Amino acid sequence: MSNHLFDALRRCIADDDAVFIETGEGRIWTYGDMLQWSGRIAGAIDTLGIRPGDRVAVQVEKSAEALMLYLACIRCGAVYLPLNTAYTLAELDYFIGDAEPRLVVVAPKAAEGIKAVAARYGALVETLDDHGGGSLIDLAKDESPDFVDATRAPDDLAAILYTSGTTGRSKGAMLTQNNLLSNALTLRDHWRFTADDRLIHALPIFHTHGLFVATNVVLTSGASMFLLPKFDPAEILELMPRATAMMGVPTFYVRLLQNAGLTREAVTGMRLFISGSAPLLADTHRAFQERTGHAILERYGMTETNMNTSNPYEGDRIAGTVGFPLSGVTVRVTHPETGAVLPVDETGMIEVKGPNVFIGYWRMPEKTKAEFRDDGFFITGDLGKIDPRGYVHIVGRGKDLVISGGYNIYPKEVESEIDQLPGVIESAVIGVAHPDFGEGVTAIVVKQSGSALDERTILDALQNRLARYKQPKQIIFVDDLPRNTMGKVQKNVLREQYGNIYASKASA
Ligand code: MLC
Ligand code: AMP
Repeated sequence: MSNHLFDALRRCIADDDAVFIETGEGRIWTYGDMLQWSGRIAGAIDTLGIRPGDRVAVQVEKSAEALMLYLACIRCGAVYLPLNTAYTLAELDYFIGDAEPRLVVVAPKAAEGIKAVAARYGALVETLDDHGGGSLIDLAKDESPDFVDATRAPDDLAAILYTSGTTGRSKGAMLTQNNLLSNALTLRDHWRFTADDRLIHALPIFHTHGLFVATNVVLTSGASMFLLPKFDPAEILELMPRATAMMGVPTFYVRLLQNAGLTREAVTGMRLFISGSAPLLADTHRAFQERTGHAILERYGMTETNMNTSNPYEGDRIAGTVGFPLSGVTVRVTHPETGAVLPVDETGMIEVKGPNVFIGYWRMPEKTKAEFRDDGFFITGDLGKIDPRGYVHIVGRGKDLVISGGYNIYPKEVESEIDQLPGVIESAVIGVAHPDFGEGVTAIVVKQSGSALDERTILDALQNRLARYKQPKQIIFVDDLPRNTMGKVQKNVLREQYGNIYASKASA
């Protein structure tokens, strides 16, 4: 009887009394506490009738208890399905309908709204607040801390993470126990994490970066983390003397650089700064090194693949590159149309293969098939090249995707919402260079002649339909969208035309 992932995490605990989490409020969770509470919550989930393979959808604020819930699902074999706290009820309806979870865990204030949706799909609803309360915790208190973990094989599902992907609606990426474990062990070794590390964790825990990369690397090294509710540069600078490492999206580094408290002295205890989820500008890399003496280590990953490449721990961390393929991961660059493998330095489609790569999209066999080559390589949708030294460079995206502050936005989804509004003929949504978020969601809209439609009316209409980060930072009205001879909207022309609109704004 074994649980592939959780057994391995147990083996990585050297001392039950060692600190696993210190919260922003100073509450301490030891590894022993983690075992007890993840056990109690696993017991509660089991008592509710959730069986291995059932999905548990979770939309809750960041807290230590939320991480216990993730670990509880691994232990009882439920498939963990985290959801962005910014999603509106309209968006949740899709995820719940598609994943058909047996249990939905939400913040108490969201429980009323979600009940009707959950009932429609036969799901139970429990609550978890950001201070360790809620109906799920009440149930857990009555359970034994000594839960007997469900048997789970390496290829059994551990989680489903929805991703905007390249086409159509959001797709659930199915990640196995071994996808998560193999990547965590590889990253731990590559980045030299040990029980002496104290990670600053300011990322959300509903995405790969904060959930798997940060949390699983800490767990597999027996390290500890400062679990902060959100990114706050002043709070992070205050913690740095007690920390050794930080993981963040590029916006974290842009914002830290705006703070005069970021100095060489402030980072003397830190050994590693890691960036990923979106391109880190070479300027940011340079400015950070000049100010602190630290070369940010940039790595590249995806929801579907966990982490693929990383700059070296020892050796040159080169700005504008994402480093070398991780141990056990193969990366190749192919011709986007023919699939032929391209020589060094030629730009094409980045494809990856390895134990980190997911097993497919939830209930979408056709889409899964379309995004894998016959020899098992996954087609990432990112365009790049491998230079003569072996460093991977990401030079663009073959997929129509905007990445804002590390969150992905699928333009089609925003366009569909705008196009439904009275007075709109059509729209094109693009990402435009933004000094704070990297890219800012921008909508170019053609309205019917004589329509009084304005920016405010459109933004108000999107309020309850789309998560805040997907809503355009600016709406521009035009008479026509530029099209090529095939009639396809030329988004590259729009990106060029409006490329400077956020240039003067320090943050928006
Ligand atoms: C918040 N807002 C955003 C936004 N985050 N808008 C666009 N893009 C974002 N990423 C909105 C807010 O709702 C608010 O709207 C306004 O912008 C300003 O808010 P803020 O207070 O400045 O935002 P903040 O809370 O500080 O959040 C910014 C952030 C956060 C960058 C810290 O977005 C963040 O933590 N991002 C990390 C995302 C991440 O973990 N990605 C990993 C995905 S996994 P208003 O109008 O109401 O004021 C992945 C794979 C891999 O990609 O390789 O890792
Ligand atoms: P997601 O679907 O949210 O997992 O986002 C994955 C996408 O983020 C990748 O396909 C890339 O386009 C992008 N990405 C992740 N890390 C990097 C990076 N270091 N540099 C550039 N793009 C990145």
